[in-house]
Amino acid sequence: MPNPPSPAVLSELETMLGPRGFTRDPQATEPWLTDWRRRYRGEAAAMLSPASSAEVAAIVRLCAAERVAIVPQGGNSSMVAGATPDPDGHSVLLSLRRMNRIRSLDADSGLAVCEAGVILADLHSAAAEARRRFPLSLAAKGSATVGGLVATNAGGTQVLRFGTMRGLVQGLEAVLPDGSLLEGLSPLRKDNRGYDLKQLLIGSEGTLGVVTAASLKLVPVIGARAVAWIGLRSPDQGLKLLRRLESALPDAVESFEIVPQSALALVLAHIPGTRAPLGEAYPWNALVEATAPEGAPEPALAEALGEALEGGLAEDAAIASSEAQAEALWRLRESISEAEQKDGPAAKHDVSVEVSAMPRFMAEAAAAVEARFAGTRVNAFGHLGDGNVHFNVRPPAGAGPGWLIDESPAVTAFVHDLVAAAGGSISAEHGIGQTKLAELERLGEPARLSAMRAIKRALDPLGIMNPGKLLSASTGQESLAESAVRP
Ligand code: 2HG
Ligand code: ZN
Repeated sequence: MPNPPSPAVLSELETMLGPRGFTRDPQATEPWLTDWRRRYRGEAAAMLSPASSAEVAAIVRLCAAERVAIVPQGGNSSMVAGATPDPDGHSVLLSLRRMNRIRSLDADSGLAVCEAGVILADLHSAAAEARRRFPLSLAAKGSATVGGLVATNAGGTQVLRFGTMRGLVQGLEAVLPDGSLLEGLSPLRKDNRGYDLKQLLIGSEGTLGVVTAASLKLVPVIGARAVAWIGLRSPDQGLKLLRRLESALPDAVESFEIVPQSALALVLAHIPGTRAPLGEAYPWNALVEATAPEGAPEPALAEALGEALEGGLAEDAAIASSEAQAEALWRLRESISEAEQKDGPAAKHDVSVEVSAMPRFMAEAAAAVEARFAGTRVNAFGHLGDGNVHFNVRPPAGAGPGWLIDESPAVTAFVHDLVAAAGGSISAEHGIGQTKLAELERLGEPARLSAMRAIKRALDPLGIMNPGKLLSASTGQESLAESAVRP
């Protein structure tokens, strides 16, 4: 088990980092000790805010020598409490937010080298100034940082066309659990020197090291975009529509998000200034964005949708006629989490199955959950084109505040069992963090789990990197016990 830092270690860290890089002030640390969903509250012996990769390496070296646990943190927008320390207050919180420099941005080579603390929206703006864009976006773009996006292999609403962070990270710099600096920022197109450590760190949730910088792929700026809100009968109709739009508008469809009437109703009720985009309410809706590069004609989304309506692949559609209208449609989609949170608790699930199987899964799983847990209401929305929806289950109307603690675990186990039976994943994009750790252990294939544990033990034998996230905290300990009995 990691140790709490001694007063001598804390004072060494304080001297090393100076007043801007070290604090124990409860007011300064308070906002960073609770997860975004406000379900986990932790404590930290200190909050460290290094200004450089060298400082991160020095911190990790000292913590490794003293066996002190480190919880790396970016914008603290994890949906699975992946950056919240344990309540025992023994770990140090390692904030990367001060390391927010874009070290370089080269429009010609389409590459931005960003430190871990660069906020996603700032990267979007810097790329736009250079007439490029970073093609990954999500609702938390105003606070999510590059380091967090890398560490969680973030997805969002453009995965359909550009993939997740795994495809966008071209190079990586990270501090490994022994304090050594892995310098891999150069964007090599070909590199066969063995294991792909970059990909190992992407999505490792801070358990194998601290991401300090990343070389990120930029793509050409958009020349024109068309955004539409479409009324649908079912997710099945939605997926058929997506396939039709993809063949009518090759390489143009960037986003295809599915929104049930229940989610739209929550947004209209809780988010000021929003209004329904269609005259009538449909059981399902899709938000579609199609883009064209500069100099190319605008994507013919209106024509394609006209044909789809005639062919029975959509019930109604509204196309944004200005940027402001396009933004208003996106706001409806991106506010779902916030609206759901304002409405009350929900058992949140972030699941994927094979894309073609998702419409059927959504229908059958919703029926099964609502039959098994009387009064619950499934609110499944999101990235249908990626085979990933947020299959959230709201409590029966009038359920007390205890529902989340007392009743929701059974709902979650039920949903995850259905996902496992469908050959899917219980975490498509949010990661495992603390929230899904027990479920990963319950349902993960033994071969996958034991390989992951072996990697963790090999790279972090002391168990100091983000303990209690992704894999149970005992993983490191077991390794010592095991190696002690091995000849
Ligand atoms: C989204 O797609 C996010 O909006 C959040 O991944 C999903 O709140 C959720 O369940
Ligand atoms: Zn999502």
